[in-house]
Amino acid sequence: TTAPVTKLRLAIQKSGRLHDDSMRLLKECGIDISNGVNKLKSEASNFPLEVFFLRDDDIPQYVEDKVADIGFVGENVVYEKKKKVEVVEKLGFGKCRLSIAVPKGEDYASAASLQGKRIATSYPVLVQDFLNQQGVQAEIHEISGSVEIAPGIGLASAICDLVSSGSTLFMNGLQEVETILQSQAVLITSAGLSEEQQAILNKLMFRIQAVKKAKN
Ligand code: PRT
Ligand code: ZN
Repeated sequence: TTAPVTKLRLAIQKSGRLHDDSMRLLKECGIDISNGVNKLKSEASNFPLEVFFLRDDDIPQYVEDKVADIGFVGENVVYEKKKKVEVVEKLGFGKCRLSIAVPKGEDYASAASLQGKRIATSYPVLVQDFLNQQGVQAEIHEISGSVEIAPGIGLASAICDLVSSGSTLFMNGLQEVETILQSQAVLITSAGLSEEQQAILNKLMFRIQAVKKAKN
């Protein structure tokens, strides 16, 4: 019998905004993954890598629990979830910002303008951190989606959500007034990889850095 081959287990988004770029990055790194539709995991044919396809929100937890060794996920998710994972590399895609917005035409001088207001968001932890830093008291109303419609239906007077082009805010009559986080997809890892796994990760990171350099 032969010893089992050490593999690195990578968690990426199953479907959504980060999926295609995550698969593309692996391909550009020369790693072949057969991505069967509806598959939960897949193995690379030419690199010691196993890929798990998951909801992005679950990736930090899986990496903290060492069900996956590494993950590709947005910094916004990493910092909201506050799991024990380490960000080791920025991946250069999935760029966006987490911003506060208020109805267009409304006076907004500084974060103090949010005092006593109700803010709708899917990022309660990051919004609370921001309010604490600013010494502002406001009510956070957590909702899981369609945050931009909250002011229009009288649910909140401000929102905090991800923005990329700004067109969603514009279409909902909102203006961006504060950016609380700049985000992009990153490579996360848990502490305590074996020496063999660390060697595979170093090889992968070397290739990712080469791909990034070639794009600049
Ligand atoms: O199913 P699963 O839970 O895995 O996916 P999801 O629906 O939670 O996430 P998904 O696929 O929408 O986004 C995955 C990640 O992409 C996010 O966590 C961010 O790191 C990154 N990303 C980059 C974005 C955006 N850009 C973005 N624009 N995520 C969401 N948006 C949304 C935003 O919430 C808003 O509704 O797009 C709208 C704003 O876009 P603009 O261009 O109109 O400003
Ligand atoms: Zn999600």
